[in-house]
Amino acid sequence: MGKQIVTIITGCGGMDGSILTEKLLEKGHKIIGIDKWRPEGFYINLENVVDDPNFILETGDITEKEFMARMIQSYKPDYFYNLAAVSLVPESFRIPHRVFQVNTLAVLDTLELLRAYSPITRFYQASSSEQIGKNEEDNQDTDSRMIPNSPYAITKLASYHLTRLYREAYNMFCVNGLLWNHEGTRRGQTFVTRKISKAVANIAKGKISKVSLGNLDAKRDWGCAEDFVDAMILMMETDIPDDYAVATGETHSIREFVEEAFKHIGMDIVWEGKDLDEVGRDSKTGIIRVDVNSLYYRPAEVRKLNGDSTKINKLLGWTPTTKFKELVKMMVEHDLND
Ligand code: G4F
Repeated sequence: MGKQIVTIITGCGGMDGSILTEKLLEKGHKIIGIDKWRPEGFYINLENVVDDPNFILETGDITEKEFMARMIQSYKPDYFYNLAAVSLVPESFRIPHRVFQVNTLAVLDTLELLRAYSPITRFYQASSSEQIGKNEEDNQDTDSRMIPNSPYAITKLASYHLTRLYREAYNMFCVNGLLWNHEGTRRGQTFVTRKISKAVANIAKGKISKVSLGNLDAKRDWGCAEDFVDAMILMMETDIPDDYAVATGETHSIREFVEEAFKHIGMDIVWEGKDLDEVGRDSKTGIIRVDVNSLYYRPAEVRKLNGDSTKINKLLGWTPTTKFKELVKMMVEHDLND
């Protein structure tokens, strides 16, 4: 029997991190899961793995250099997936300095630690389609002009280039997964898709009467988290390190997501009014089910994202299995049964 593969996953308690943990445990890896210490000691997404003898939870902050040095020096991982981040874009307008520490400086420190103590470790950086920002062309990929439009996107763009540079300058196995929005039943409720699916389910259960949203006209290319995590693994297991765009190629507005989600509880939404005065009513009863609140507007917006995953499809054989309609259905049905 060969040596067991050791993999560090930062942000292991998040949506992507927990899915990746499960998939790699199935492949026989020993997983060192790094996540913030949570006062309540509650890691809901890790319930399936906490008792697995091949899973070790290390609680700490990736911005603490001594902690990260200890992780890298003591585990000398074969693979290192950096999924920890401040990932909520509006948060980055509120605490930009902290977001730079987590999303950029901690990445730089990790790359330096790997270079010093474990240069053969394969490193994955969670890059983001937000980096493309104000470039609204169709079929965006890693070659697209990147015009980041939030502190979050700027931190991610800096880390993207650091990752590329450490690959090119130091010959390290460093890859960027440039991932378009990906969602699922483990998605946090502060992100728009889960906020909508949860609210629609709660409206169906009679717990609330409406959901308040921000910009209904923003467009996103939404895929399914499980598919996108498969893409990460493919990038890390191939021979040549490179950067890949991962997207479904299908773009829809927030408004369309709302309409599709309400269809699953038998409601047709009709829109009236404009901007902050816009509302969505149940076509049968006239009851307002959606309204707009400036609280959820951002100081600067990314209006449209549409990705092209031809490269990863051709080179690594990745293709999305779940697209928009199935994704909405899966999320609403899950929340209805919750
Ligand atoms: O769901 P969101 O918060 O996701 P966003 O900003 O696109 O970022 C997500 O995807 C990125 C990849 O492209 C990741 F890097 C990032 O970490 C994160 O996972 O917002 C999507 C859109 C925005 O245009 C926002 O203005 O939905 C619009 N929106 C409208 N109403 C809302 C709301 N967003 C949120 N979070 N909440 C609302 O009520």
